[in-house]
Amino acid sequence: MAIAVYPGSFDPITKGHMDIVERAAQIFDELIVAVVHNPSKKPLFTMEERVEMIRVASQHLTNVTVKSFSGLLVDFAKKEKANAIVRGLRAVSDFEIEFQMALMNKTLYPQAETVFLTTTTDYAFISSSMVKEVASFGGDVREYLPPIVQERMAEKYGKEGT
Ligand code: COD
Repeated sequence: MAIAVYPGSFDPITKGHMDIVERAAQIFDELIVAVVHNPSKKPLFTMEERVEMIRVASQHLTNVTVKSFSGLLVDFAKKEKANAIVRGLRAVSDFEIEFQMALMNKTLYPQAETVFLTTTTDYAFISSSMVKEVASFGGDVREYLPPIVQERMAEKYGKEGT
């Protein structure tokens, strides 16, 4: 059985991330969206909020589950018996760090292959950080976000901020 982990911060999940989730769910038997707990970062959304938003956004996908993890990604992948790690590539600028991470993860856990899916052109420029910055200054970012995230962003920034 092909089990893949799609790890990330997902603070918050965007339509760019969701596009990767939907396409990966067609390739693998099981896809685990794994939300990282990184104690050195202060996310906009709590772990519980991020997990809930991804669960709601992916509820139409029967082979997708959402979990959180802390520590090394490869330890989580091992625990879940995953044989693939899914990552999205938006631009050449993503490649260098993704390449390093893939090689490091492969060294630490050779049983899992990193699989890169290229972004869909419409979502190539979307990132969680840009969406948060634009929303914080009152810009309209609704078109880049699943409906549940639009709602949660409106709660954070007020109606004008989304
Ligand atoms: N289109 C396509 N893909 C996209 C888009 C988009 N518009 N936006 C983002 N993505 C992709 C990203 O390229 C990435 O592949 C994925 O979606 C998740 O993105 P983020 O930004 O939410 O998550 P990251 O990149 O911050 O996640 C980093 C990890 C959590 C994977 C990493 O920090 C990690 O593995 N941490 C655990 C500790 C560990 O094991 N460290 C050693 C790593 S070698």
